[in-house]
Amino acid sequence: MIKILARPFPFLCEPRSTALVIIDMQRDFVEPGGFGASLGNDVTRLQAIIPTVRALLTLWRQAGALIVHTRESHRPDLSDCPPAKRNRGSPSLRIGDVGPMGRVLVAGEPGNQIVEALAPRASEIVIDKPGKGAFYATGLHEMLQARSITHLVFAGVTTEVCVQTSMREANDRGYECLLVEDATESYFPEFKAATLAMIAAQGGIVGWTAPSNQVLSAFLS
Ligand code: TIU
Repeated sequence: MIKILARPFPFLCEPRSTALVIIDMQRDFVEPGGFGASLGNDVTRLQAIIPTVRALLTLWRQAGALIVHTRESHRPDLSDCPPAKRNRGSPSLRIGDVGPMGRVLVAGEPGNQIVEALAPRASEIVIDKPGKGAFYATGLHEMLQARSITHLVFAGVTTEVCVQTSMREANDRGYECLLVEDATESYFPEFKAATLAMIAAQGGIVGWTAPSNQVLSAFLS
C-alpha cells in the first residue's frame, strides 16, 4: 500500500490496482489548427504539462501498472457524433471538417494522434471516446473491472471538460479517483482552479487532488 499526500486527506492505493488515465493528450487540443484552436482557444498553454504527464507515464511503466490513454474521437462517417455536438456554436472548423491536421476530431487523422512525447505503447489501453467522459460508449468500465482496477489517477486535458467529466463518471462507478494538479491544464486558469477545489471539497465529494511530486515520491519511497 502506498500513501500519497493529497487533498483533502491522504490517498491510499496499491499500484497493481491503480490505473493511470491520461485524458486526450492529442494534437487536436494542444497544437494550433485543431479542435481546441477552432473554438477560439490559446492552445499553447496546454503544452506546458507534457513533461509532467510524461514523468507519470514513465513512473507507471516502471511500476508495471496499468495505463489508459484516451482520445476524443469520432468515426469518419460521424455516426457517433450527435448533431447537437457538431452544430454547437460558431467554431472556425466543425468536427469532421478538414483542417491543417486533417479532419477535426476524426479517428486516424494526424490531429487525433496523441502527442509524440506521450505516445502509447502496444501494451497500453487506448480508448477512442465520442463524448467528453471516458466511460460513455467506450466499455472502459468493463476493461478496468476485468483487470481488478479500483483506483484511478487522472492527468490530461482539459481539466474542467473531459478530465472532470471522466472523473465524475468514474466516481459514480465506485472508483477512488485522484487528479494530479500539475499534470492537467485548461484553456481557462480560473476553471482549472475551480475544478481542483470542487473535487476535493466536501470531504472529497469527487475525489482527491495532489501535485505530481507527491505521487512520484510515494511510488518511489
Ligand atoms: N473544449 C475543451 O476545453 N475540451 C474539450 O472539448 N475536450 C476535452 O477536454 N478533451
